[in-house]
Amino acid sequence: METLKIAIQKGGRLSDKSIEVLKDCGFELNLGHNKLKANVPNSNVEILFLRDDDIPKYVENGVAQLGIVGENVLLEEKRDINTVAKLGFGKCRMSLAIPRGENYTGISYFSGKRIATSYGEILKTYLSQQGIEASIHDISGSVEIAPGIGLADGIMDIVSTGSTLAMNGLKEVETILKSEAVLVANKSLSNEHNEFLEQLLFRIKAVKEGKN
Ligand code: PRT
Ligand code: ZN
Repeated sequence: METLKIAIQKGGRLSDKSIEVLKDCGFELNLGHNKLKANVPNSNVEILFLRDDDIPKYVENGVAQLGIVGENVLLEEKRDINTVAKLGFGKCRMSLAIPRGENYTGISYFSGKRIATSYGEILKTYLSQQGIEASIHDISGSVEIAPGIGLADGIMDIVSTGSTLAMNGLKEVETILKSEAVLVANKSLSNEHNEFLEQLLFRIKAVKEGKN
């Protein structure tokens, strides 16, 4: 088989679990000194460590054949790739939140308001579906502090336990979508790579059932 590359997140929330999924499927990674790549001994499989935001693009253009990434990133990036399995980890939701003391009156509350987010595309789509006109402030990190420093009236961000919102004096008022880590694949895999993917999916399913 020609080398098959699997892109996973480097040094983030999905990294350990992504490595675990691959190990559970029988791929022991040789994590040497190279922090961008790892080999799987006795196979033509290579693991690429990337920023999660870059994974959809690299799977689309064939730098990697497969990848593991959060559905939230896929929805934001809108790349032409296949989602082939849900992996059951990295679960979170994307929600709108406003300062705790505010009186929330429903989605129309956001009309004419400024909303800070790192997920401008997802938010834009959601607001237009809801018929709400608001101004979206795209910022890349620490979205939760935006209302406190007067940069925005509300935020749209990833929430898991809710403690980050609470710490910043915010309350969750709408859930926009739910997300978990998924396996994605390039749309034009060679026959060999497709066969590999079929086997991998079979193993992922077996591991999942074993863990249940
Ligand atoms: O460097 P790189 O770009 O690769 O990483 P990143 O900083 O963009 O992403 P990272 O590692 O933070 O998250 C990777 C993926 O994990 C996300 O795209 C989600 O799919 C998933 N995930 C699951 C989460 C969370 N849970 C999560 N809680 N991603 C981020 N958070 C953050 C959130 O942004 C907020 O700041 O955690 C905070 C909220 O957590 P709670 O528990 O306080 O509600
Ligand atoms: Zn990222």
